[in-house]
Amino acid sequence: MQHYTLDLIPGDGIGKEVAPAAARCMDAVAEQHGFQLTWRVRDWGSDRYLRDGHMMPKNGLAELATGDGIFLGAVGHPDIEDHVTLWGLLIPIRRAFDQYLNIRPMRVLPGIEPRVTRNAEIDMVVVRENVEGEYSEVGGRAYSGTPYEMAFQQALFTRRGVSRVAEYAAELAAGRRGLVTSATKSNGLIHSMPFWDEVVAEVVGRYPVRLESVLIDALAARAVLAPNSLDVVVASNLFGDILSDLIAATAGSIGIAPSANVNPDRSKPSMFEPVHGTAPDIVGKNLANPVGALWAGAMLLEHIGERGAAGQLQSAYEGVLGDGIRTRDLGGSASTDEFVSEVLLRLG
Ligand code: GGG
Repeated sequence: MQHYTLDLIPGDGIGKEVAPAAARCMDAVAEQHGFQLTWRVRDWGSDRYLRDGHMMPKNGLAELATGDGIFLGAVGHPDIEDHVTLWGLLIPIRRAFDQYLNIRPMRVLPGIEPRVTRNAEIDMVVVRENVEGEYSEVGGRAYSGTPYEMAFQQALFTRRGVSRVAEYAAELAAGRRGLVTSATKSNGLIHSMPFWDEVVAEVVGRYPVRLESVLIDALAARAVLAPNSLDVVVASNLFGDILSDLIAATAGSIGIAPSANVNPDRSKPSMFEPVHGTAPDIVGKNLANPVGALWAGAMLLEHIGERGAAGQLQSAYEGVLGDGIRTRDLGGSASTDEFVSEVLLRLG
């Protein structure tokens, strides 16, 4: 029997509710398809930080390196500064394993009415650069406690970094509707974004696809008002993060959005997570939407080569939605557990 070792990091907040629930559904579909998932459950996250000052153990990355994939819930805690939690767990994993692609698909799922444009046919993918750009450790603070206090943060864009996401976006678009929309801000950011535009144009120009470069402010408005005009969006780390949340909300709820942090050469594990955060306002209330985690789980299964199982899992949660069973963020009344039970029922 084929066997995969996966690391499950529920993390914080509603991550602890949706990630284990999605893992149960993945187990059920694995059984149907004759393979086995062995989960190494990691109690890494903010509770650990509050106990011993670290989000994960010192050898945490080395432990993850031996697995076939990572499944993450959410990261963040109301009593800890967000940069401490994110840079203590999520971002080191992305960087250590060179997960330079952050793939965030969005579609209108069955039974869900898009928020702004009625009947909008949203079917697009945000390809976000995931290890450089605006998320940079280069910077600092000085003169604290004085009127001259300052902070600076240096964005970092490399030809290699921009080229490889642009290549992936162009290849993806070539197999879809053939449009790459590049998110830029080259009117305001005088060095980094003109460079981004140049490299993206050079790379995408080698593929049989159309390229348009759109200022991020105009693109944000278009994502809300005409989301069906977008196919593949390629974006820097920060722009891609913001835009993908916006598009998910437009398609119904940020709770349905998945995120795949991928190392395409597979020399190191990739990581899959729902886009949403920890949602402290609904923690422990059985209200969290598990669809983002389930969709991320399906992407993980596809990544490890279990395409049939990924499809069946996807059909199961889409079937539940199609039958009108929805959590509160989508206007329904189902609890997390009720939704997951319905998915499990459909997985036999
Ligand atoms: N699902 C993981 C999570 O907690 N995401 C929240 C977040 O703020 N992520 C930042 C990022 O993707 O860069």
